[in-house]
Amino acid sequence: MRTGLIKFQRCPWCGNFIIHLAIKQALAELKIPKHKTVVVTWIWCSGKMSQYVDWYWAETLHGRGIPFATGVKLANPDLTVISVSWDWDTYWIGLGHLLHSARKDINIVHIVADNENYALTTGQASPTTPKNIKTKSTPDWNTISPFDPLKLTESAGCKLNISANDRDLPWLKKAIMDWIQHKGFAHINVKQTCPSFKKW
Ligand SMILES: Cc1ncc(C[n+]2csc(CCOP(=O)(O)OP(=O)(O)O)c2C)c(N)n1
Ligand code: SF4
Ligand SMILES: [Mg+2]
Repeated sequence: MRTGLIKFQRCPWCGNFIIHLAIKQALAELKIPKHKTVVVTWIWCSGKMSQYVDWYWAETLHGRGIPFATGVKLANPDLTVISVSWDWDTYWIGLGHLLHSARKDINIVHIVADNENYALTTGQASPTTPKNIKTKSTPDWNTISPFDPLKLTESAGCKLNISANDRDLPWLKKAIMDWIQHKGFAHINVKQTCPSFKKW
């Protein structure tokens, strides 16, 4: 965590604490120096994650984190570039970027904290909300089928597609270490706990 920072803007028990910790531990274990790491986040409930870490960071526009991260990597291929995003952000507004980066095998790690709703805007249905769920935007049940995120990137040619959840910190950390060492686009979908809005 960045020196001098004493407070996170997150609900208690939010799964983003674990994802944040897993990234931090993975980078520490791989002994990647701070000046060789860039964490890019986009707008979402825990978008400030990039600001909390003690590496180079950028908090970019909604849905545009992948192009930003790609630019950083192209400008300096020596950097470890991690992009952290969320389900609406990646699988809706940023979907084109996701698929083309997978197709082009851009060498970045892309982590999606998938809480299956729009948490920042207080609980609307997202592209990964399961069917037959009540949300603020689907008060009469969600009738639309969700995407399967890994199948999407697989079909675009992504070689490293992984599903994880935020309840297994050691596994998540190990997986992030593997993805960092992978040369090419790595997509991880982390099922993320959101006690405030994900009630299913
Ligand atoms: C370009 C743009 N469109 C829409 C919004 C409004 N908006 C803010 S957060 C959000 C949903 C975020 O959901 P998700 O990406 O799943 O992140 P979460 O808040 O669940 O972590 C939306 C639609 C915005 N800020 N910018
Ligand atoms: S609303 Fe959900 S995703 Fe947002 S900080 Fe709270 S628990 Fe985390
Ligand atoms: Mg979400």
